Amino acid sequence: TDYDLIIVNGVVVTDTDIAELDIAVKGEQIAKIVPKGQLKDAKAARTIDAEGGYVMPGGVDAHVHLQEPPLFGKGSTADNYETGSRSAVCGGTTTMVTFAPQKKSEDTLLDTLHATHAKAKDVCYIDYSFHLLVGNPSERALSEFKTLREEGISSLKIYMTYEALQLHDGQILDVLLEARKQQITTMVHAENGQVIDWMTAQLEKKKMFAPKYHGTSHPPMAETEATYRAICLSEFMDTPILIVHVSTPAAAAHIKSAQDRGLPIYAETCPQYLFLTKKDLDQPGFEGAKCVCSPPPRESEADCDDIWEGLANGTFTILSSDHCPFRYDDAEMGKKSSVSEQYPLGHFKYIPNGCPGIETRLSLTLGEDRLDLKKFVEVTSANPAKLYGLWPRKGGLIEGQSDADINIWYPPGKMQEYILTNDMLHHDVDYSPFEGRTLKQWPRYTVLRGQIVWDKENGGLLGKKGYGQFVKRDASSLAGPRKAGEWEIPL
Ligand code: DUC
Ligand code: ZN
Ligand code: ZN
Ligand code: ZN
Repeated sequence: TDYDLIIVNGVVVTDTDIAELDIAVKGEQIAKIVPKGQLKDAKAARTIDAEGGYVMPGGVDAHVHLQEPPLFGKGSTADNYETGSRSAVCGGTTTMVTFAPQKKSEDTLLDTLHATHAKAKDVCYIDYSFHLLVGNPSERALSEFKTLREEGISSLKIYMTYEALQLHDGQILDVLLEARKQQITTMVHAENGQVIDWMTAQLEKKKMFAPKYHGTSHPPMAETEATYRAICLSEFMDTPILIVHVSTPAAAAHIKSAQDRGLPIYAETCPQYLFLTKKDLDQPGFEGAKCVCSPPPRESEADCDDIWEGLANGTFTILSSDHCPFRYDDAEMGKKSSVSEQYPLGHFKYIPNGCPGIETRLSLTLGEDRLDLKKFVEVTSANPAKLYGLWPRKGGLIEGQSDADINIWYPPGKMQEYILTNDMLHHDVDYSPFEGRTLKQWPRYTVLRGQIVWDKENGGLLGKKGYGQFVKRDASSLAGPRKAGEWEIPL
């Protein structure tokens, strides 16, 4: 045979092109992409007829929390590396970047990295890398950035909120300076922690404890202010940042205006800010806890429309899941852990922050038919790969350069629409905040490094635990300082 796998009759969509092309895979890589029909004499071990469906690079989800301690309270996120990556592949995501969380009480980042490697080794269904979560930018931790780069890590995340992790502005400058020197991209959780604490105290005085007050305690202003502050610190240090999980139109406006000034400011949003609003937090009983994430779902559908618009106009570089799962019905470390003798109906401030979504990210977003197809591939696959130093191996379909990571979607009219229920999903979580929504698309086949790992109609999950590999990353091919080389701290 000439090839291991051939995909014919598809409409191939990448971040830059859309055309009727056939694809040939040899080993783990894309070997050839040619006009439709040109592979008809080639011999292959396996041929997939896409029947006119879209063929896209596999999804890259660059914001995933697995087997992590929560930001407060006890326990761990619900999914581990096995169940989280299993859920990912069943929804068309073939690469994930998760967090390696350093605690404030820890001095080193390298131990954190090695401990996280141990969690992921031999259990992942998809390829993976880690962002270092810097909880303590000690001198030792800062001195380790160089080694992180040598070990294939080119990004880290910092928090402007949460007592357990919040950095003050001087510490943020320390991180940005060292990140600049080592060509590391810094992700920022931009919410003003003191504003949130103050609002929480006001609500407690009035005995307002229901899940919906999680939203009240995280006002848009807290996000807008912190976003603008992060932009200012980044401009001062002349080094790129990515603002994670942006939910607020006013924050997006600051990001857009910084981008228009040529600053290396990148931004991420997530499906929860496209699909959920305050109404989802305000449900009978404790149900609203299912949609408690930070930042919270915002005021109205008009806000969601603005976030969609930000994806279309390029304000948002990437669309990630922020998969950060906690079980609903788990009194010890799930959403119900906020229920106690003192708070029989729960207290919003003890509800773990985060929602599952690694499996639904691609299908929900594509099914809405609101984004141009190339833009969809750009924000869900190509750009996360470029931003975090995985391109062109991941996120593209380039002959001889890209891994054969491919999603083949249902052709128009072929998939019966259905209502999403949690039992269709493959995570280790007892709910999805998106249950009840209509799904109009789902990957029909998913290929990872040449292997068919998902075949919706014939066996579903075919991939094997442990097939997923750690992928070393280079410096970002999108983000960089504006004045590389000649720059000095403005003293
Ligand atoms: N930030 C995240 O990135 N994920 C979940 C909760 C949070 O605050
Ligand atoms: Zn090491
Ligand atoms: Zn965050
Ligand atoms: Zn997150």
